[in-house]
Amino acid sequence: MTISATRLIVVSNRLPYVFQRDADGTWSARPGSGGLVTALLPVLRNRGGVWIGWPGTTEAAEEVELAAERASGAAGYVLKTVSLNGEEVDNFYLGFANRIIWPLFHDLQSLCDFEPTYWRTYREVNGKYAACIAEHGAQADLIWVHDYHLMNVGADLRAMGVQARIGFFLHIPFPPLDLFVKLPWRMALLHALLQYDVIGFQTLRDRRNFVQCLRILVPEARVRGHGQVLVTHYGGREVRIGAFPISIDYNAFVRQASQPEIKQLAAQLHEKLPNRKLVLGVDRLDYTKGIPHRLKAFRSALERYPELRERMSLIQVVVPSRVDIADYHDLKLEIEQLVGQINGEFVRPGGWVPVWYVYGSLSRSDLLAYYRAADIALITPLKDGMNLVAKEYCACSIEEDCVLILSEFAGAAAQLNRGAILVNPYDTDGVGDALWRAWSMSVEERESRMRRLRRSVRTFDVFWWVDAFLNAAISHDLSAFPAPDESMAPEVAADFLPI
Ligand code: GDG
Repeated sequence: MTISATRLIVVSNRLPYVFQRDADGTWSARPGSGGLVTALLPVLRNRGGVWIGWPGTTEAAEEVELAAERASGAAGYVLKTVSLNGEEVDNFYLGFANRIIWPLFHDLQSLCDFEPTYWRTYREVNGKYAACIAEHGAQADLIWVHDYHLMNVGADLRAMGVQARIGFFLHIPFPPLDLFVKLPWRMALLHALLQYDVIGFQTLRDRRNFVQCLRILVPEARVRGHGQVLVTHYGGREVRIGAFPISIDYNAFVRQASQPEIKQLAAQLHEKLPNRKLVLGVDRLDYTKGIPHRLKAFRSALERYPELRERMSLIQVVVPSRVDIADYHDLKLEIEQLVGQINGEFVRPGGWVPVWYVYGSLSRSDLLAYYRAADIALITPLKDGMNLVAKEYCACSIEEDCVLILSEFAGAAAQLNRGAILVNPYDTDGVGDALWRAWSMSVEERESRMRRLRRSVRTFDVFWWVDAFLNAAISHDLSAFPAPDESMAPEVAADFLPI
């Protein structure tokens, strides 16, 4: 089996298209944006492919399916919909995926609601995805399942007798053993993951956590090897386990951020907020992103370094997300209260406002302009699978004269630790100190750090990621995957954190 000959079936919770009912009542689909679709598009177009997922609406299943069929021609691959009803969305997506796996895998067990109905619906819905794959797939296809919503799909496919190669990539972290064992369905989930031919994680740390869970909970699955891809044998099949840090389409970001209109938008931002350094935070509204901690750190910097007052503003963009979950609503209130307090405490009448808070989704141009304008990016998640915003910021820093402050607990830290200032997001004074350090850093140091960061993101872009995963899924020869420190740049191989 060679990569170029294999048809690819991509499976994700959502299709990479936005479905909407038009004024005349018919449904249409337009492409969404996002790194995953950009990276997979050439692969899907070259070898032909299918993308299976939920269209994002519980309405008019048949009409939506027809809209997906119509969109397939222009997409260059076939779109197939899995339809879900309201109860399934509640229990599978909002329930099991986002009130159990999401908090648990981000080390926030106290936010989990281990409701058994969620698990039952998760299994049923994963079965629906598997049935759709079985209907549209063939033995020679490579099936690539994405993320924590669909961990059971491989097991469902094997139960249906599907023998095709199936890969799985986890976009979020995999938790350490002592957290994973809290999951009431821990054994079922590990056995389900072992039905895939290749399981991909973002970082070596996530992979190590998974291997440790296997060692203790499924000791018969002995893991061997020491390279980028480890191997175990389970149920008579070989299972490969690898670390593949996801990335971005670096060249596309550079190209777009270099456009004159983006440069002009960025200049306008500096005109509106003159004589100061701009610090940027961009996050989905999510408790894992550490936004309240970040605001407190910014306050700490202003309190302890008075020189920064009127010389630095934080632009915090919060993109609405999962607003149907109560915890997210509470988080929004907490953020808004903190912004109000900080602005109330430090604002100068008629002049400087310390925090510019934007709640809403930015257009692509505005996002690029913010990246280009920001002198400092403050990216401090409490835990994050990778964090693509950090990589996008580096790509868009065309002048290379700016600083990335990055949480130790973002997956990206393993790759970007040599150019970024790494911080513990819980240490608000420490993050405040990092802001001072970034603000007062010499231009030589800023440029040399950013050059290093951009080199790494350019080399290990999203196309590298797709190739690395697909090779691991298909290649016969695992010696093509030597230990990370032999085959990759030290930035990628680094697994520097002792935890
Ligand atoms: C999951 C994992 C992992 C953000 N605001 C706007 C906007 N964005 C785009 C960014 C970036 C994406 O959204 C966010 O990606 P992240 O990686 O930061 O975070 P998650 O959404 O949590 O993604 C994460 C990722 O999967 C990939 O594996 O890195 O750890 O949690 O691309 O540019 N785009 C636009 N307007 C906005 O306001 N247009």
